[in-house]
Amino acid sequence: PVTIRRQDYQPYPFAVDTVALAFDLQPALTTVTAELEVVRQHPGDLVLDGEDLELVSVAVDGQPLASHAYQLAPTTLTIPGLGERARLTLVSRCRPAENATLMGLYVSNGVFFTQCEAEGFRRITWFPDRPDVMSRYTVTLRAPKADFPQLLSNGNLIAQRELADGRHEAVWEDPFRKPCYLFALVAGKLAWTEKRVRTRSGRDVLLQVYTDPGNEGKTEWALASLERSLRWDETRFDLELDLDRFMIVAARDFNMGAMENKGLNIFNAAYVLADPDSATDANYSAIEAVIGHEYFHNWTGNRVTCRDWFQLSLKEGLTVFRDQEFTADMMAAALADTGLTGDALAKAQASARTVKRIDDVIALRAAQFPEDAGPMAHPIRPESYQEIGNFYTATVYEKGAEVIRMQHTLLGEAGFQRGMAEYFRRHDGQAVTCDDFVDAMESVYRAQHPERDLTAFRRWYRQAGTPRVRVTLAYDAQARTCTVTLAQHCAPVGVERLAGDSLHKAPVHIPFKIGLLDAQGHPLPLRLSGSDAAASDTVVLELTEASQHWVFTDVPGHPVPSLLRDFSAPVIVEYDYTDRDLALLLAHDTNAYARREAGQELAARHILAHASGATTPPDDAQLVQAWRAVLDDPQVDPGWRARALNLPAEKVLAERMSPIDPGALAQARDLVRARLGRDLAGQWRAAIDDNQTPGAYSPDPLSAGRRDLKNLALSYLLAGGDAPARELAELQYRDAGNMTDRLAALAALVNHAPGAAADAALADFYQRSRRDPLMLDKWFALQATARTTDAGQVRKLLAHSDFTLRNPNRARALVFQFCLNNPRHFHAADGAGYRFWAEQVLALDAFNPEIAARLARGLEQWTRYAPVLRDAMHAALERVRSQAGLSRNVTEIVSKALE
Ligand code: BAL
Ligand code: ZN
Repeated sequence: PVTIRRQDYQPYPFAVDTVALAFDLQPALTTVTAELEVVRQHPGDLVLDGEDLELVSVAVDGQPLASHAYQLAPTTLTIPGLGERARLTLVSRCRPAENATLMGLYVSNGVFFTQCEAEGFRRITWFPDRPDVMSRYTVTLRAPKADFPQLLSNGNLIAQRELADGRHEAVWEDPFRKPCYLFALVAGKLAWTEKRVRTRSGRDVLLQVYTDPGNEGKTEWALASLERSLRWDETRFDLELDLDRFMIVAARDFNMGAMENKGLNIFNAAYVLADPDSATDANYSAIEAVIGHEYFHNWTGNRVTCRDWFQLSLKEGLTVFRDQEFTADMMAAALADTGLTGDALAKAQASARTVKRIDDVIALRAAQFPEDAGPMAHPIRPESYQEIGNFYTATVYEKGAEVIRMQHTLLGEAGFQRGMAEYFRRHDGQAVTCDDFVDAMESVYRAQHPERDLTAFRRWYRQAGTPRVRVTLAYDAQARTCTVTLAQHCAPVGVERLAGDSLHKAPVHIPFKIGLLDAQGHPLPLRLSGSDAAASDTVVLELTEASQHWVFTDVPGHPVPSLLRDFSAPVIVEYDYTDRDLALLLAHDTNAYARREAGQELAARHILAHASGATTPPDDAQLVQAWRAVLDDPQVDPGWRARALNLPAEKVLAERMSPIDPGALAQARDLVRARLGRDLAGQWRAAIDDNQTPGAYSPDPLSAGRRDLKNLALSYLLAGGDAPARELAELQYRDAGNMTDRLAALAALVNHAPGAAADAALADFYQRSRRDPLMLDKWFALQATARTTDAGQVRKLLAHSDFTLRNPNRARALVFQFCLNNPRHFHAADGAGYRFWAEQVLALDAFNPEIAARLARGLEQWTRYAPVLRDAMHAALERVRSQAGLSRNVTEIVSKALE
């Protein structure tokens, strides 16, 4: 495979001013006529990309080209000798019904869809398929009207008419220049809901959400989320919708979550359709977030796009940051409608924001930290790739968002917004780089701090790996000062390890939020020596060197530090806390993020000590006591409490174990959970009684937080072997008024009380789900991750009549969930899980390499496991690598893992 390097970027020799596309849509064979107006910018031939296309004809300025006048290679079409300007007409054919890659033009459920990012447009027509070629598009769609009554594309509908033979035609024009990865069309039988709204400047716009007929009743939340997204971008970022019409279409078969095509977002149905009986609180929240994310791309991604795919985080990191902030603001806003007022409302809103932050950090640590330490480690702006589809990663997205968040922390909200305005002033309508973004932010930062710059900050874009920050405190009782030293280090990761000692990683700029508590847990007012700022509870230390220290004055006694408050940087903190320190922080820290973090650290220590088989096991009574204190604290809200009392995920714990022993870890976690379940049974029961949510379902954070806590309590009770709780779970399953409660009760039964009642509930759930693919996905996923499901049982489910590997959501629900989220059984000592993995990677790779490569990543940490598992994983990886005809996608993943 060819490695593509960031340093090799060359501009394209031609601009493509206009693109006129005409589609004669037939599922079996679609004809595409593309007319391109090209204008020379630099010397060079015109080289177009194409994949799985049949070329029918080529003409230049209306004159057909003989085949010797161009060069047709498997994935390129070269037209040499063009002058300053030319009009190219390319006719080609593709086969949408056969296209199981779900890239380019394909048919799902009888509907035509497209997916072009990153390099799918080349499967539709010959084209310079790269984001820095931006053009104005006119699209003509023709199809039989009875089967394809709706014909949609980007921008505005400018004409439609009936054709002969029952066919019809629609013409769409997108007024904005765009790269081809933002092209979209949808054609088929669709139902929709819509709303007309007025933008801030007074323009009337039409918002629409399309789905398969019969499901339009499940689009209400999506449509409302779209309107909220539009309003939020106006008020928080001063950005207005630039089109007359904004459409979202739900697709049943979709590789990603959703796609931000200009004016015509195409979504995985899982991020559109919801009602209380079929969608959980988490689904509601994810729908709002993804709708926001794609809508926000209209400015951060579409109006200003990426120069090349190495810059992917320019749009993705920034847009994830924006959707995270949107969710936090929407959670706070929703609380205002729950009847809370005054201080109680303000407190609940602050807590909801923390809960959102906690959830984002949990996700980052579970997915991105391991990635950043493994063979696929890459900077948020990668230096090279073989297949760009493999770089839609947690690093580019979630760590990218953390890097934006740190700029927000350094500049403050007002400064960050000034930086955004400057970014748009400089680059609206352009394809730019991550450096261009930081330049705009730096112009504000330097105005705020003339003596500083973002030189060290920019290294976040160049360096992979999670930095570690070692914290030391020196207290001087006589001087009443506390000196805090921060020292950073980042080990070589991924391919860097091959460079060995020659690798030099320079320090990055880390905004490190810190507070100090006294021995009773009271917050200490912080005064920094040499600063005239007023004392405050929290300060942000800006670490830019390998090691720096700060002196706090008027400190009355040896303090307990509250570190990396709000997770102010994507780093690992090293500090020698005692268990008592942690218990104190968990009971008292005023920063709700750091407060929870202390409890998680305490629990992790207990679980890891059990898992290591230490001769003197830890005394869990101390952990029980700490958990009891949180359960008894009347001040904290249920959503936070649920997150504070949940145990760290196995994936997060595994990061701290060497070698990783998933079986021992699972057992240790079970042991601790059962103990907490038993010893705190009375408190868990009270939590269930106190957190019922009667009445109509609402996904607001207060109600969702109550359900989180109640359902966590139920699982603790069952894990502790509480017999009455089993009955409670059965009743909750039967009487639940919403999917969150029903699914939680089912999961508690299946995982902690397997037997006839659990089986009956599973069978009942299946019957309820038969006509709803998203519910069936839940049914498969719950079993795939169950404590009792091994590879043999997954194979049985694979043979179920409702299972198909061709539908990515179904494949993810069963195969991915088992391989990635059931470590206990996936890592069975007999290697059955790994053999299953290899078979499924190869089966998927035969028709959908992008999805196959995602599953292929499931074994990339293989070197970190105990020898028996490691050898079995190695064999499975070799089995995949040796397969003839393996895709470029999977080849890159397994060869990097085996390097
Ligand atoms: N651009 C791919 C899907 C997303 O990140 O929105
Ligand atoms: Zn995105």
